[in-house]
Amino acid sequence: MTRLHFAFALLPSGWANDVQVVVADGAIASVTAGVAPSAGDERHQLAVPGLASLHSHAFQRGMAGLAELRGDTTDTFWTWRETMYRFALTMTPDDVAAVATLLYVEMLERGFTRVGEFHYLHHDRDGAPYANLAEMAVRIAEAASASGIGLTLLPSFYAHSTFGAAPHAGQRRFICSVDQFATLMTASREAIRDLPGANIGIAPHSLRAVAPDELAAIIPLAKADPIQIHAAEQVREVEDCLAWSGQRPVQWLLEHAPVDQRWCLIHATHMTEQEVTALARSGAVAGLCPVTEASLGDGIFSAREFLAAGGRFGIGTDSNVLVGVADELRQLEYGQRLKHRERNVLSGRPGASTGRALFDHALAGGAQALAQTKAGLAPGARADIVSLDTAHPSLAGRSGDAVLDGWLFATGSDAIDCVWAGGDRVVAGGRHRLRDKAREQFNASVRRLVA
Ligand code: NGQ
Ligand code: ZN
Repeated sequence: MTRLHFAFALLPSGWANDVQVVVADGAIASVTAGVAPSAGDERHQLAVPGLASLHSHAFQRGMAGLAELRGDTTDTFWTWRETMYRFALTMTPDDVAAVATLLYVEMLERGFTRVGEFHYLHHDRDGAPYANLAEMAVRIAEAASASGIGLTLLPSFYAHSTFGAAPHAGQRRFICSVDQFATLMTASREAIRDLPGANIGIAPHSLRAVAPDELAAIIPLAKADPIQIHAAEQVREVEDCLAWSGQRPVQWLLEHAPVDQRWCLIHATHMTEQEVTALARSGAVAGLCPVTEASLGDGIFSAREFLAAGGRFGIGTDSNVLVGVADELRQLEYGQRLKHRERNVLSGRPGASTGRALFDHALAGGAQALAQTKAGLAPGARADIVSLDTAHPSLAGRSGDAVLDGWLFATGSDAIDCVWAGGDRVVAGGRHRLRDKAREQFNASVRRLVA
């Protein structure tokens, strides 16, 4: 049992002073506000809950910054994807473990205490299955275990290059038959069985990569677990979907799949007004990945309209080109400012803090999408806690929501002091205890891969 004491903390009921948090078996046992620290309490200044990065492709951290060279043709998402495929083809299970470990260490240092790992790099470099179909998932689980991050493993089903077309050679490591995927799910459940705080869901990759009969066949494999799918990220994807079905991706999913609170649609960038309203009404989470969406030139999500319709969103680091809670939430709001030529677009109501609104949405949406029934600093939730450095110049003299505004809009990631994952203080003074070792192993892998 550990007893933590914070001078200030953001609780589900709002900001509170003098908060004691008792942690037992990785979870929050009790939260008491208005109590002086007692002997034996570990004392800190200011606590907020850790957030989920609800959508990550860990291996892509290995190529961060390596696709910023303009190609001969128009450089787009699709040419980036070719570069990404080439990189994916080079990686061994050891490389994936090294890259994922550093990524998860960085996520923790930057405010994420859970990751939804949308995992589709399944097979060996020649496309042959590993002896354990879930070999790569085992490596992801090892990385989560070493770093301490909470893992929601989302094994991805991938079968086509686009709307019914056969997969191409560059996609050979991703491809499963429905039967093989059922085996992969069983092996993936096994891979996370003993990992504290881990759970599983399924991830039909996209309507491009999964045919309707396949979608219907794999959904039952999720049992009651979360379902995540990429949708409507690129205009060309919407056009191809229209040519294939006469419907747009979000529209098609809402009409043909049982989209509800268990579902998370990743990106949902290109929607009509009707789709925005219908998606909001479905109760599904929109999984926004603002840094990646900017990096890949996807477009700008209809956040203002979606929130006005009561929609829920969470955030994901997706390609992991840059990792941080502040970076994602700031990019989300700034995209809206650039689009609408206004300020504080997503704060929700006059006088409300934008940082607080963004943070609350991302906390609730991330928890919903990754099936965490308890979220935030509350009894029963996993003890995922971030303490901020109140001596940071952008936090000085602030209290309450102004702290969140200072952190999210006016710091890099250096305002984070300590991070507890499942009650374990893995980050202190802004540094994860594995940082040096994880960097060394990551660097060794990446040097070999780019040579
Ligand atoms: C992915 N990433 O699965 O890694 C995708 C690219 C695709 C993003 N969509 C592949 N951001 O969508 O076909
Ligand atoms: Zn993705």
